[in-house]
Amino acid sequence: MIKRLKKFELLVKEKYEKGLIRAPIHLSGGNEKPLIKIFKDIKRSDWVISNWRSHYHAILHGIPEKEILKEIIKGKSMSLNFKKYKFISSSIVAGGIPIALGIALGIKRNKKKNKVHVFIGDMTFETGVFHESYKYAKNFKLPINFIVEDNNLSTNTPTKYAWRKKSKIFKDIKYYKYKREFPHHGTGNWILF
Ligand SMILES: Cc1ncc(C[n+]2csc(CCOP(=O)(O)OP(=O)(O)O)c2C)c(N)n1
Ligand SMILES: [Mg+2]
Repeated sequence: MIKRLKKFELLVKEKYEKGLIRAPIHLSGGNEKPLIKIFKDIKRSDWVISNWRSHYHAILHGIPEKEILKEIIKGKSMSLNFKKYKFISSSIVAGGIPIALGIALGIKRNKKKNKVHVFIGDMTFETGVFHESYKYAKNFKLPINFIVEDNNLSTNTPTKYAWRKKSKIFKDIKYYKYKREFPHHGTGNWILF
């Protein structure tokens, strides 16, 4: 699986560098192992809410790579959305969180058994949107899991530097640390940000 994930991103990189993708791309790398483990607890009937860097999340949620690649080539790397596969992403920092909360509320009201899993970066974890949504989800016992992906960076600013000290991760939140293998945006060639 690790090889499959890496191979996919290298294919996207190649297409991007050939000028076949005329929109921003965000590549994943360095977090294969923890993500594969996390997805063992995510069912196909669950909703996955992702962000601007969502290729790995989409593949691991079982969306066919061909369909993902087709969207990326169309320019949708930052906004992959597949309702059929219960997969949503938003490229607005913290934008996916209220959407995830609403879906979880709907699941609870309709007495369904599935869950929502929302992936957030370490800077997104520091936002007010996250904190109020987390409080609401806990107090109303909503079927939602938050997963923090910590690369200690917000684009290229170290999150710890921005806040002097990072917030403590709550015990019921899934969390993993990783060192990114690609820049925030793009492939490392051409423009970098
Ligand atoms: C509302 C909003 N502000 C700023 C941005 C620009 N932006 C995109 S990703 C990002 C950094 C977020 O850092 P983190 O949550 O740690 O995610 P990472 O990319 O490191 O996984 C920023 C500031 C944005 N997309 N949306
Ligand atoms: Mg980060």
